Amino acid sequence: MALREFPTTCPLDCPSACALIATIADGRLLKLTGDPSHPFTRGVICSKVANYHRFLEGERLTRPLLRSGPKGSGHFREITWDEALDRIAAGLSEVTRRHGAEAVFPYHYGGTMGVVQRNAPERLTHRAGYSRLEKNICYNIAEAGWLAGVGKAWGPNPAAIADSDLPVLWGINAVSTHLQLMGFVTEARRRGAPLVVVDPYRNRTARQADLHLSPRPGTDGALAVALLHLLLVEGYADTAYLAQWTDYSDALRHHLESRTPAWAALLCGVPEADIRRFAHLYGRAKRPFIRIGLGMSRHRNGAVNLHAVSCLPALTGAWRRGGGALFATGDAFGVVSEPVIQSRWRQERTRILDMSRLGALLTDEAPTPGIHALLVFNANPAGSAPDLGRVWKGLRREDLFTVVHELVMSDTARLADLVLPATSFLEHEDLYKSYGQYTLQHAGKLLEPVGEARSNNDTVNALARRLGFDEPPFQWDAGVFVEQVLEASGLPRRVDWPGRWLDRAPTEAKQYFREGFPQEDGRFHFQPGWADATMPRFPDHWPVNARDRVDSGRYPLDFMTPPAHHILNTTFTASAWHRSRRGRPLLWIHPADARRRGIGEGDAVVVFNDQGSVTMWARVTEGVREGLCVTESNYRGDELPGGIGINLLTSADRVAPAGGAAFHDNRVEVRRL
Ligand SMILES: Nc1nc2c(c(=O)[nH]1)N[C@H]1C(S)=C(S)[C@@H](COP(=O)(O)OP(=O)(O)OC[C@H]3O[C@@H](n4cnc5c(=O)[nH]c(N)nc54)[C@H](O)[C@@H]3O)O[C@H]1N2
Ligand SMILES: Nc1nc2c(c(=O)[nH]1)N[C@H]1C(S)=C(S)[C@@H](COP(=O)(O)OP(=O)(O)OC[C@H]3O[C@@H](n4cnc5c(=O)[nH]c(N)nc54)[C@H](O)[C@@H]3O)O[C@H]1N2
Ligand code: SF4
Ligand SMILES: [Mo]
Repeated sequence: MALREFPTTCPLDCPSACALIATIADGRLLKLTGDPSHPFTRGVICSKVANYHRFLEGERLTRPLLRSGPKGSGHFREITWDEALDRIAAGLSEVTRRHGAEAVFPYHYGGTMGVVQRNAPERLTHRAGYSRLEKNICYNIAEAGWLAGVGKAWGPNPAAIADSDLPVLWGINAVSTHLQLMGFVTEARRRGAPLVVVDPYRNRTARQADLHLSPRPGTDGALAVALLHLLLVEGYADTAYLAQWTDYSDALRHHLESRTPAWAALLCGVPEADIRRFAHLYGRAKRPFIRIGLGMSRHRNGAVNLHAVSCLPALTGAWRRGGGALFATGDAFGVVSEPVIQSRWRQERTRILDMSRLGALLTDEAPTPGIHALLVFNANPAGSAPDLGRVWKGLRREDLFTVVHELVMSDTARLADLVLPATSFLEHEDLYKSYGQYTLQHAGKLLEPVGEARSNNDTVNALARRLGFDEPPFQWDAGVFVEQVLEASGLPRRVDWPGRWLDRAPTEAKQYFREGFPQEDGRFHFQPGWADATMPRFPDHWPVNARDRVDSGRYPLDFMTPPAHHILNTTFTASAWHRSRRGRPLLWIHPADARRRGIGEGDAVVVFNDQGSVTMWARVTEGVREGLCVTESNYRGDELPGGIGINLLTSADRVAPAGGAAFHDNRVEVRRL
């Protein structure tokens, strides 16, 4: 048996986008390891992906499947690709004829993050005039918060956190969601820098902290403005920096005067002494580096909170001393996906549907025309979307024609009329950006497709041709698109790359905004100028969360659903090994809350709110504060006694200023089963 090693890239929706080495023998993946020569991966990968071969060798889909029982029954029969494409083309044409092209809704997200495969469905959307997708399930609340102040999604190279004298991880569970960053954080700590973690619960990252602040979920705005207040009154503000590079004003100073640590302590539940301690650490540090995660954004006031946190380095001028903050790196890549997407075919009048509100759109808030066909690629909304009760109700509609392209029998695939088998990242070529580091990577096809699996790109093209669209992009394979994207982006052709990645890091001056911020006036904006006039004028606490709207007598507990260590979104819920690592669904609950409800460790409990109820098992722990419950999600429906995932309990309320899902902003009650 000849073992061979090949370079590749992790395709998962993870900020690390690790450079991998695949060991392959006889056309089979034996293992994946981290590439030691990559500057961010440095040979380290997570256990999820180190065990990816167990996922690949699990229950992969290999043939197109046609439903042969009631929706959701799991009964399918195998058909040929030819028959599948004929049936899909006929179904879509019929819906288009009867209801118009907008009645077809292509829904896709981040199953694979490659530029070519991920975005392929969009060119079919645009060519056919199907409803467009508002891609807001993950990133855009946080993005709105960051752009309001800084202007573009980039910042210091994440590796620079190793040189920080105060690394701060704020709303990011890096041990589970961005492991490689922790290597750099550990270097800083070895040099004596204390690690500060700001997270409502004691996750794996908080357990490593020297100072862990655990605000109530959705109160980072209060905490951040109290820090701004203290930094100002104690003389840590950099007045020259403020005058030159920010919109700092007397009105802001006046606003901050009333935002005292005592005021914040009441709102966020962090003791005043800890707020002061953090302010002093921050004010004295030369190069404090805040890595801002997505967690704090998944609240109705998430954009406001994230913006408030981003104000800290602007007030002290930490940027110019080699500190600052990093939220994401994506805007630095300059990758132009136009060849893949073909937005030139887009009709501006075509409606855009909010992916986070899929359940409502399929049921009681149906647009006109209603959605009569759903084409799902690269996503599993029956597990990952909020308000799952309505999503499932919608997917069970007899008059909805659902096609799902998948690697595995996901919850969404099980509810489909037709299921198509997809290739894994090892079976197709692609180009990978990252949202947490700065290398652009290319990965070739290393394995033959399993069974009759086809890539997103090839599936979109085959379907488009069957529908009668014969433009050249519907003939191109992934290799052609890679070269087209590189050319459109003004980047060297693949053969001219120095290695298998390109360093896309901005210059140091740009990383630290030394020549100004990427805003029209070149300044950091303390005053966010939100498009939504109900939002606060300055960084502040904005009380619009579930806690502020729901009857606290009925639903007294906050409920968050952050990522699990061994599962990525819902991806590895299809792998027995990954499922067994995580074990059964646990509800973290504080001892005082448990005692009041007669709940003991390991008891079965029912977690409920107006949207539904979910059965889990109690983990009684001081790892959550009183009044807060947490489950590290996501689960496949059949992992829970009710047969439907955690998102039954999460709300799909549209988040200001521009939509998105508040996955960590819920109220519930819990009782012993
Ligand atoms: N193992 C694993 N890794 C993953 C994923 C996964 O599911 N599992 N998902 C991937 C994806 S798609 C993404 S987008 C990233 C997300 O990764 P992160 O950026 O880490 O974001 P989240 O995981 O949503 O939340 C991070 C932390 O924020 C905390 N948090 C929640 N609400 C608040 C709040 O109000 N304030 C503060 N300060 N903290 C809060 C949560 O408790 C959680 O510990 O991870 C990626 N990596
Ligand atoms: N409760 C709760 N819910 C959440 C979150 C949370 O923190 N809490 N986080 C949210 C976030 S941040 C995100 S990004 C979303 C993610 O939501 P989704 O994008 O729906 O992510 P996954 O659930 O991982 O589903 C991706 C699916 O794509 C499939 N897939 C992988 N590769 C390919 C491919 O090449 N082609 C095709 N056709 N399919 C492929 C995988 O098998 C998987 O089933 O979930 C959100 N849901
Ligand atoms: S840390 Fe993230 S990018 Fe790296 S191997 Fe794991 S999931 Fe993939
Ligand atoms: Mo995400």
